[in-house]
Amino acid sequence: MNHKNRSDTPIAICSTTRAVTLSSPTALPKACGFLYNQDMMIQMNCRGYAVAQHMQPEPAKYSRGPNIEATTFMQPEHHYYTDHPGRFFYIKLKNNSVFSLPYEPIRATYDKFTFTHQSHALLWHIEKDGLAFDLTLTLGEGTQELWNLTVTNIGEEMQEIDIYPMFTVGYMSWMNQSARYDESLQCVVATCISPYQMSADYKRIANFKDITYLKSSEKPYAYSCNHSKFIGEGYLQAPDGVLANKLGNDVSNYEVPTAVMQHKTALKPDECKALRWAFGAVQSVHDLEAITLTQSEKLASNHTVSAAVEINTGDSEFDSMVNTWLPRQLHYHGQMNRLTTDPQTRNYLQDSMGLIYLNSAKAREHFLTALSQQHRNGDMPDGILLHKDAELKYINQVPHSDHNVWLMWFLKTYLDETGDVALLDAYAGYKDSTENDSVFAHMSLAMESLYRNLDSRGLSLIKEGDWCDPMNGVGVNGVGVSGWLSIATCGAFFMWAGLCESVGATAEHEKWKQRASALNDAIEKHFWCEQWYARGITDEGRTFGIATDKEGSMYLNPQAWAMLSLPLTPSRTHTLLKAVDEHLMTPFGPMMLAPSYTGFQPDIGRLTQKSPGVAENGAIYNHAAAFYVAGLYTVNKGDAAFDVLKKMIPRIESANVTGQLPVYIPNYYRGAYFQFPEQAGRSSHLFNTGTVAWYYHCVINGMLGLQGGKEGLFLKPNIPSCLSSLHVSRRFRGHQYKLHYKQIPTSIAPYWSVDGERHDLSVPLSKTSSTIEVFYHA
Ligand code: CEZ
Repeated sequence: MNHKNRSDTPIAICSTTRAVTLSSPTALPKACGFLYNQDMMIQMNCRGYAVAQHMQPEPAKYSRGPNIEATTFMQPEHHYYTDHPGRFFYIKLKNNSVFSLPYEPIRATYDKFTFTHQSHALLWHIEKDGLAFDLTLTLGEGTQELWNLTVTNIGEEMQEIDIYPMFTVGYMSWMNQSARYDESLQCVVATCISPYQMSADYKRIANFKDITYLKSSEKPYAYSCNHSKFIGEGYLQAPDGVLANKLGNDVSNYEVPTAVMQHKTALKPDECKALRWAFGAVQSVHDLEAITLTQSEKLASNHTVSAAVEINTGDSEFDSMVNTWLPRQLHYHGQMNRLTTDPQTRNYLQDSMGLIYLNSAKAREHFLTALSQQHRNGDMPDGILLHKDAELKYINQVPHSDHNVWLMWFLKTYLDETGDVALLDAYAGYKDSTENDSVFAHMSLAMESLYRNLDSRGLSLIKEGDWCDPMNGVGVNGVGVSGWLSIATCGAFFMWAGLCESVGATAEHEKWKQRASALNDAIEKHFWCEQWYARGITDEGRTFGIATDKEGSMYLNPQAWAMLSLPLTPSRTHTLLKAVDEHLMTPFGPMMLAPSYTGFQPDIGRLTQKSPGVAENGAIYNHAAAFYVAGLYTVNKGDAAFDVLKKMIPRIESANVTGQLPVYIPNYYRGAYFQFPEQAGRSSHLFNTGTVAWYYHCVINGMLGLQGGKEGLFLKPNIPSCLSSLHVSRRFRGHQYKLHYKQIPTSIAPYWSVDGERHDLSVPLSKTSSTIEVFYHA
């Protein structure tokens, strides 16, 4: 392995596989990675704690906390505690000393510790007391974790050890929970009845995977299925079960279950021993017989995501994120729908927008699924139902006003990337009508819905939130308007007008261009406030997000989207960017608003009740930062855009602040940079985020300028001046383009050339197998 290492940080990225390795269990205690398959996701931290969820069809847990947990969406800044669900391996030496792998709960000192994240596996290598442990987690089929542990005697003496895998089952159900060991299956079988009260609900839970199991490749010497008996008085740090010579072979009978086994082994120097376990959930005991404990090739390839672009800029951290980890995170979003059966409409559409680059056919299906749930009047629902039994829940019962905007962004990105204009003639039904209409007709209605949402001033009503869903106080009485949504709506109208023109719908083109211009005028009149655009006007008529506000005086989204959507003059753009730099920029990226609110402002809403610097209350909210980057590329600010793109990546050199491994982009870093500098920059460790679609889009379309058009692939590069050359490989409409970008002085006009033939940048790229040379201005 060829490792790039920084002396002051315990993280290394392998230059060939891009695996990321952390070599301390204490430096970044929340450092984690995640694995997923069709059915489940597990977020594993470096110390052994786990958050695993499977879909049946709603998200559910098979390894739970010690008490009943509320069901919520995945939370940022997840908190770990002693009893937190985990996967631990106690090791007892002949002299009765005990430690636990990978680190919790005993927290011993190791001679060596590494935690490595590969695309399809998490691996630990730990050395202590003359023993080396190689621990690997991969996922099997369905709800199944596969754990391998190889112990090697690297010392000079014979070693006799006891190995105790301890997998948390936790509090399964207040109705019925118990566990026993099945001799013939070599398996701990913990059963429960998922709690329900209405008779009608029995049908809902009847097919749940209510069995949590731990199956071993080798017959254990003893076992325990009873959590209290296992931990005894020594608790998790010195469990009575491990201190005894032999586990108690305890069952659990309406007692909190656990899954612990005891394996004995004796190893001569250099000798090793491999053990394997499967841990997961099944519906019936019969399903356990088929579990083979081997990782199939097919599953490993589940994670082989075929990226749309491969870059070599010389910045290995940026390259590794763009080439490996980002496509994986995009694929996860496309596949797991953020572990809900009713993803928020805007999330579903933006996640699908990212999927266009990896699997455009799947993305197309998603788009049609969303459109088929549109109301006949053009309104989109607040969530897209993905399962026949799914319902709109939680946030999707709150009326938001922005969903139609995302249809337009999906469609534009899809058509640019695929050239599949036939999509406009594809048919989809409606939620509340038996009619079927073309995508073009659905889109016209979507635009009409956005138009209908304008008030007498010509501004977009916000209802109980727009993109920012905790902004629920602004328009609760139906009067408040959103500056951001007005701007985004204006952009959608311009985009739609452009699309109408391109398909020859001249009258529509004129109509929407005029509507867009009128909206632009209204925006200028009501939201432009000297140096930046205001965020909105409340029900009571208070314009907010302006310089005279003590808190929340400037918001990022209206500025970002003004660049994306409005016909700005260069001087206007200059004023905006200066203001963002002065008020919002930090070393971790731009804050979503500043200063963060420190007290409740009812006319803005729940957002102001979040902790200052957390999430929408002024974090470096990466989704908003990505909009800003997209805006910067729209106005050709390649240097500023690249600067933010780099800041958004969890960097090795700032890992001690972010606390995160560079294996995904988190939804935020703590903001309130000037108010709470101590916490600023800390990662949310949440990898569900609309950021990734936009980030990928920005790199491909913005930075590299590899944009699809009717006639093929065009070049509008925005390469930052700090890069003098770079290599790129880009898949586009089934062809793999190889490009070599070189910066040239502004005295020479930019061009591309292949096999010695020069072309102007307005000419689409040739489908050639040779390398295309691109000569660009920074
Ligand atoms: O969730 C996201 C939403 O899923 O917040 C974004 C919004 O655009 C996405 O659709 C900005 O508001 O309810 C809350 O207060 C939460 O803060 C969620 O809104 C938020 C979390 O970041 C969840 O990941």
